[in-house]
Amino acid sequence: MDVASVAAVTRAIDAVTVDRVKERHPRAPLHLESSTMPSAPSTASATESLTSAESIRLVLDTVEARNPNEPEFLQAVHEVLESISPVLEAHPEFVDGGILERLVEPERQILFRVPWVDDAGRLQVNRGFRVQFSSVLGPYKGGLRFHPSVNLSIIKFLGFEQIFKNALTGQGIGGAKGGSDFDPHGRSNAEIMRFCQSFMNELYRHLGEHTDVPAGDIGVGAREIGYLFGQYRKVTNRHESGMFTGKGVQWGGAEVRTEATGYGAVFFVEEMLGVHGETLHGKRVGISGSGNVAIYAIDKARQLGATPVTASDSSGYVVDDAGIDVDLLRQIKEVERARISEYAARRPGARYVEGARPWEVPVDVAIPSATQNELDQGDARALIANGVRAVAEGANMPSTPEAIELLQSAGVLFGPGKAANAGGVATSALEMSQNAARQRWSFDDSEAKLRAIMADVHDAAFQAAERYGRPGDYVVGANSAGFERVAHAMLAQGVI
Ligand code: NDP
Ligand code: 2IT
Repeated sequence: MDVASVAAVTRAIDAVTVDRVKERHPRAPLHLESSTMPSAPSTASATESLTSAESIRLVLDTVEARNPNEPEFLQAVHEVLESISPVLEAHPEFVDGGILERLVEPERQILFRVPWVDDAGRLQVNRGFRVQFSSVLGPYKGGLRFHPSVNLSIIKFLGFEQIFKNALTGQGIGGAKGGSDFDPHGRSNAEIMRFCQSFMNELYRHLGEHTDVPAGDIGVGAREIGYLFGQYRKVTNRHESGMFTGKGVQWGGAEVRTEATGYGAVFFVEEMLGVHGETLHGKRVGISGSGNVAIYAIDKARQLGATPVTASDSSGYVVDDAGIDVDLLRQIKEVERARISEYAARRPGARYVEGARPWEVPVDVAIPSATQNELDQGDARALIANGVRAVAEGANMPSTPEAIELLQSAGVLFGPGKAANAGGVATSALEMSQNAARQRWSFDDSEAKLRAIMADVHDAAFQAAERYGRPGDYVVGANSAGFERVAHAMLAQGVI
């Protein structure tokens, strides 16, 4: 499909009004009768004439009607669906097979009470979530997030994204996400352990190496994974290594899993720059966050001869023109669990800016690695004005849709999270392989595998973008390549 046809399809999506679809398919939005699935022949005649644009509009309407209070989930669904119309044009069988209608509805959603007792003896109650979105390519796979902002919308957006990200890795893993509105900040080790144990007292029954394999995300790192795995082992009486990834390397964890998301994001930047004969060497890199992803993105950027100049947390950011000192950052964040302001207090030449985001600092490459919607239109304008060359999403959905549009129209290379941060979950799949085979691979070997996987992820997205008439558009490329793999498998496996 050429560029003109793609543009025409995209315009057509906007042009198809809700009224027109409702007029032709009066009951469709809430009953999902839009597709000619084999088991529903009675609905086929009403829908045979649906174009891909109409089909997408119809599904979006239904998703909006069904999930009115889930802005992050709707944002994620819009981004994917609005970029895959060329795939549906090329594969009408995906429309007929009701792939979209099925994909936007999780296979299973688990919500549960997490009661625990704090150090002062007070009873606390949090809410636990696990949204098992798709197991068509493998066991459900995706992290757990502990953060006070966690709600169903956030877990569903993350789970939805995870389906396509995991498909892009080519590793045979399904998509899921979970977590809790529990806030680990300021909690003692004993409180963290009691919370994790209570959380796992319910979640264990939904997990298993062939069923659902969680890992870390915001607020869930090595410490939490240890307590969660320990409780799973206790209540199931099984040392089932493959039921969790991100484990300690001494007890079943994989080399490089800790570093994988940050390292992978930097490898992805190298791939994008490589297409244009450039490298990271000598470039200034702006990174947000100061957790797992940010720390190891900073680490790898330095190793490749770039100068990472920023890091942040939810209170503010630091800028260090000499390059962020990774050892100091790790000491402050991983060991002391202190605030990022502490970095500037201890590092001569570094500056702390309270209550702001790092995107105002001039950089050649930006890797947002904190949280969703942390880089908006204004931030994109500032980055563009300062001559940014590439933006790669270390976090999940850190850029708003308006920011992405601005960056892409300014010719900035833009690597969406589904591709750029896929190194974490891909290395989780390597951990599962090692657990299944009772093997342990070396650090260097594992890092070489990660690098090769990131090159493959880049190429899959790059080639899909070309194939569907949007060369250089990694959003279209990543969504299309991931979606194609999932859709083919869903068709092959019947109406499930
Ligand atoms: P961590 O908990 O290790 O670090 C999170 C960092 O982001 C902290 O510096 C935190 O600061 C900051 N942050 C969190 N919430 C906010 C907020 N609302 N506003 C500003 N800053 C915030 O998490 P990870 O590094 O693991 O995850 C970071 C991102 O990367 C997330 O989007 C996650 O989904 C994504 N990701 C993670 C992967 C992994 O393997 N860990 C894999 C792929 C993606 P503070 O301490 O102040 O909250
Ligand atoms: O968003 C993500 O890809 C992760 N948090 C990692 C998931 C995993 O299972 O390793």
